Amino acid sequence: MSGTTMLSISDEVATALAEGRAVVALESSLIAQGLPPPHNLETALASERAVRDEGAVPATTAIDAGRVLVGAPLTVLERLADPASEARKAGSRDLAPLLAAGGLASTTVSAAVRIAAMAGIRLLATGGIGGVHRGAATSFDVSSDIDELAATRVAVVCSGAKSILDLPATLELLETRRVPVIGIGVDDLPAFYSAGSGLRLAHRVESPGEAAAVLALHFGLEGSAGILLVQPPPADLAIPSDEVLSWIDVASSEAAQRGIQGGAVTPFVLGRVAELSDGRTLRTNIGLIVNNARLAARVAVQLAQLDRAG
Ligand code: PSU
Ligand code: MN
Repeated sequence: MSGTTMLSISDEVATALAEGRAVVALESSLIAQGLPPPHNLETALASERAVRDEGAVPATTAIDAGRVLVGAPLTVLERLADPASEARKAGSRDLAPLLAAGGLASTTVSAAVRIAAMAGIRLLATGGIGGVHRGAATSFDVSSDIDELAATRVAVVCSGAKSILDLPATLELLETRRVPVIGIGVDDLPAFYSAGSGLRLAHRVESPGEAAAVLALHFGLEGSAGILLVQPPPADLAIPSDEVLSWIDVASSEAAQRGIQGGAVTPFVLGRVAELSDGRTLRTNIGLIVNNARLAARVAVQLAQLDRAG
């Protein structure tokens, strides 16, 4: 089976791509594993709406019945959001086995980036990418998001890497894998729930238009692959990092005590941090996901305009 026959691209997305209009891919692990119901479905729909409001077409990615969905219909979003469906979590390495198995699976950033590239979509939005976990020196737990970005030509708009991770190590590894990290109006790597991490970024642009200009050049360079565009959470939702870190310390040691491993780590820690914070981190997570979808759409619109001009 070739890539094109396993892809099931919605009519709306296919038409937009054929006409050179802006499209933004969205991952679906945040629906199936990252956020609890009913916030998960609401956030997915709000992200799609934000993309449309900016004049781009959303393409939520998922795996179902042996097909790769690009522009998943509402019925699939509803099933992903329903814990009773027991959707699997697909990283890049899981795509073929889960397609063969035939069931329902969400896409992490790594899987969604791969799918976006196959479909010809250049922008993807998420909350925060995966990265180097705390204790990775002994556990080797490093998200495949990093290596996928190092290999695949897609721009990911996010609020940095999730602050449950080892952020300095994550930024180092992105540099090693030669993935550019560009701050949109910021010099500091955002820390997901918090505005800043104290880690200085090498590059900064001021607007979606400037970001699109960098993307056009990056994608034009021979041998270049992924790129990260980062912005902090909305200012009214940002949580000071010392507060966040105290919840993360508790949640991370609980995860270790319970022997939680692999793909279960990120959903467990995000869920515990939401409980420990009385829902504050959940509200911030939702707000930043929708905000990042909106920014990705603005950049995609500018990039489509550059393509037409050039
Ligand atoms: N952003 C969020 N919530 C999430 C994720 C991102 O706000 O749940 C997901 C993304 O799909 C990301 C994944 O790829 O978490 C990372 O999981 P892991 O650390 O197991 O690779
Ligand atoms: Mn992992």
